[in-house]
Amino acid sequence: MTAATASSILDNRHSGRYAASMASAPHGLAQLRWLVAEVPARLARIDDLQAANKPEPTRWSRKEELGHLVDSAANNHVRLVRVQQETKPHLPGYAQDHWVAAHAYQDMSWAAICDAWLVLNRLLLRVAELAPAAAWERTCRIVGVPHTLADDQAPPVTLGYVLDDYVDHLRHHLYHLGVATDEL
Ligand code: NI
Repeated sequence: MTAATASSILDNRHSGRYAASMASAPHGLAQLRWLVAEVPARLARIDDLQAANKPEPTRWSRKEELGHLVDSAANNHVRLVRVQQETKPHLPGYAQDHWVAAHAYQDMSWAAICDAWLVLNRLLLRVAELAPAAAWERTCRIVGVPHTLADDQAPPVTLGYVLDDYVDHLRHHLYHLGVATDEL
C-alpha cells in the first residue's frame, strides 16, 4: 500500500499465480457478479467517521483504500477492453499511491466513493459478461510501476488471469476494510 510496494506486475501482489490456461469464462466472473450485488450494502454499514480514520499518517484510511479499489476498477476495465481487440498489447500498470493522492479520496464522502466503486464495477462486469469465451485466452503483458521490468520481460498473462487477479485483489482489500466475502 505504500510506494515501496507499488512494484507488482499486476494489481495483485498477494498472489503468486501468473498465466493460467482456461477454456471458458474465468471463475472470477461469477465472483464479480456476486460482489457487485452484495458488497454495496456491506460497505454502507461503515460510517464516514470510521472510513476517514487513518491508523498512521502514512497508512491509507478506509476511504483511501476503497479509492484504491476504484482506481483498480478503472485500470482493469481498460485492460478488459483493450486485450479483446489488440494483439498481445503491452499495457501499463499504475502507481497506486499517486492515483489515490490525485483523487484526494480522503476529502470525499464515504458514500460518494462507494457510489463510484459500484458504477465502475457494474461497467467492468458488463464488459466481462459480454466477452466471448475465446477472449479469456488472449494475452497481454502488463508493465509494472515503477518500471522494474523491461516491457519484453513482463510475463504474458491471459485475460482470464487478469480478471481473476482483479477479483482476488478486490476481495483481499475488502477483507482488510472489514467487509467479509466468505460466502464466495
Ligand atoms: Ni492493492
